Amino acid sequence: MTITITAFERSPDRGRGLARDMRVRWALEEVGQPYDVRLLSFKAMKEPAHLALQPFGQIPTYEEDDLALFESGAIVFHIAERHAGLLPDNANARARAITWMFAAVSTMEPPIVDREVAKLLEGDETWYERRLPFVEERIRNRLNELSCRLGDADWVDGEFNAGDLLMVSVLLRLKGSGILDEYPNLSAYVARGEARPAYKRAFDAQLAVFTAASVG
Ligand code: GTB
Repeated sequence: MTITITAFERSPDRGRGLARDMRVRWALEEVGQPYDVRLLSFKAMKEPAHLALQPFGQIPTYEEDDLALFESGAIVFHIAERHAGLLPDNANARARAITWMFAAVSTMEPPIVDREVAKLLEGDETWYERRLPFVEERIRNRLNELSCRLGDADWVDGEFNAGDLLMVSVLLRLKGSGILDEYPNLSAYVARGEARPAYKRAFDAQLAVFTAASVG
């Protein structure tokens, strides 16, 4: 059984680990599964071979024998279900961890992505400066709520699990914005995720792709 995922041949984040292949790499490292990576140019991502795997022409994808998956949240869920280490054994705790996985990608991530898209695609528009505070207020509302729930706990629900993996991955997208620094317990939470050996291995692997592309 060989697992192959896809990632950017040349990531626009310059190896900062913000693209969504990072969360899949991290999950695979946490459960100790080796994997191959097929690197794609932006052109190749929109060609039929890749569209057959990912209908929206994006990375990451996941292939394992005759199974092909897309959507980073679904991929992490699949990995967590198949291998020990990312979901609790207790049925209720497992259901709660899965709930946190959904919370990360469907409640926390949208306003954070909205800010990135606004900066990238709307930054030159006349209304951008007026819109940005509203976008950032929506992010702060969510961070406030998450911060209150986390309190001084290490992880969102007991032991580290796939919910934390996705939540930390999503929060990392705010790095450099200064917004996360307003929430010391969330900053510490993200730092705990980054300190995990599996995270570091995944980060180094994606950074090596960028470094090789820069040299080559
Ligand atoms: N919902 C999908 C999932 O979770 O898998 C979203 C996948 C997605 O947005 N993929 C992006 C992509 O392929 C890469 S991760 N984009 C190309 C396209 O749509 O044509 C998003 C991303 C890209 C770049 C940065 N960055 O430079 O900081 C961060 C995040």
